[in-house]
Amino acid sequence: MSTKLPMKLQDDNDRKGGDDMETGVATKTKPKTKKPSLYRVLLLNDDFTPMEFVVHVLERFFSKTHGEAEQIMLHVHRNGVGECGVFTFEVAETKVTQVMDFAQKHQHPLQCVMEKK
Ligand code: TYC
Repeated sequence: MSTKLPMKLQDDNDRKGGDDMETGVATKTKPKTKKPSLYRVLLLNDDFTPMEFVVHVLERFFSKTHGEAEQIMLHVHRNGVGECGVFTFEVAETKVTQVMDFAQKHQHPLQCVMEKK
């Protein structure tokens, strides 16, 4: 208690949290840290892209070890589709573009797509 305000007003002032806060002013903001949506990047099988090219793509653009890349490539070869990684929208979009551009440059029909999780 430090001012000459009547007791009731002073209590109100204290309760609102201090200096010059006689009325209802918002003093707390919501900590809004929304988790970003995630997207799977997928490779699709085809009959023409060489297995070693797909393995190289997985190593180069998705930082897979040679063994991981071989496993993913074989999964796609056998099942038609497989996951290369999960990323935020812009990163996923960049991966898809990089893979599609690289495949086109080497004249392979490899397809890479993204889907929301
Ligand atoms: N099916 C291809 C072949 O037999 C290999 C392949 C695997 C192609 C994965 C694309 O995403 C792919 N040469």
